[in-house]
Amino acid sequence: MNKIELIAQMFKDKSQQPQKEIVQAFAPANIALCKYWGKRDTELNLPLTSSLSISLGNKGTQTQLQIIDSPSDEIYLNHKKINPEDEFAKKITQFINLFQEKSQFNLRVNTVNNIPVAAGLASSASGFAALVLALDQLYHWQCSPTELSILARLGSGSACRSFWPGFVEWQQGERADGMDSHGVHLADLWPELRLGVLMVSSAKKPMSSREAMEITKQTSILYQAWPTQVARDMKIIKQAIKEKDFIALATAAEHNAHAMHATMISAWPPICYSQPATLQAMQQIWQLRQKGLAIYFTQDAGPNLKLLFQAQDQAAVIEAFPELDMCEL
Ligand code: 2P0
Repeated sequence: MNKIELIAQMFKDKSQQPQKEIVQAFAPANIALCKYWGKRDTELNLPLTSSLSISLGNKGTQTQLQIIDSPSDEIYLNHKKINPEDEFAKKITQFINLFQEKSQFNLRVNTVNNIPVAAGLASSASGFAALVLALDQLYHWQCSPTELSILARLGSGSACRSFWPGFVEWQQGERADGMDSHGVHLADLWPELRLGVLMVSSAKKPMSSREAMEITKQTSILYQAWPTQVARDMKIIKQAIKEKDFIALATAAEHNAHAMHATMISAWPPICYSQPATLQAMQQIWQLRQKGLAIYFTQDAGPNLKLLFQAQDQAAVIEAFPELDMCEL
């Protein structure tokens, strides 16, 4: 048994015969304010640092599992059947196979995203979280969100942060088996905080985060400073959440994103997710900030920006960016 199968076995041991033919679950996408970038274990998706995110209330993935009388599993994305050889289909099939006894039954998996896939909007996070929640229902594991967070992490690291609303810290953990590396819900509420997605492009990204973070770790000398950056930003962001200090939170989040992208551009081959329109939007945000508007942003492994601001400034921000897609937090 490999390391993933060993963890999966713990869940499989609890499995009961499915009583329902169809189950479904929803999980929100999450946007990291302090990013996950680089692994200490690539098999178990164990991170080199902790990270911290905010969940996007109603934006995410709805996954349905249906027991079918068919010789193989069937994977659908947004109601369209996916070729079993497709990377997306293979990733899901491999994951569900961890819990299926051979020839027991097959599943139709229908993943419906209300966010663009692979556009740096963390759809793999909500996808694996929703899949794990649906598996929990199918097999009656009755697991806690923490246990499900550990399991979802095996599919995609950032998925471990998609089991709670609001702020979630992914604690990096120390154990070799990763059982202490999972999301932890921060109870603080911040009703005045706003996040909007500024779509620059919904095209599929040129390189997966998985590959990009590994190349960065292997080849960027700047990456050596990344854990120090994260330690500082995590401390500031956690304190800012407690004190509802928007400027401290947003400054640290934007700084953290720039530092992550700096490690990528200094990798070899260089990795750059920004497009000309991304830089144009950044310049516009910085100009608005100079004029006194408290608007900041974060950027993931894609060209789009996520704008951070407060309720009191929403009208001014929408005036500057009428196409902004507001997210419920
Ligand atoms: C994050 N990202 O913290 C960071 C910032 C992208 C940039 O987590 O290899 O798809 O499946 O563990 O979770 C995207 O990485 O990578 C990600 P794997 P994942 O949100």
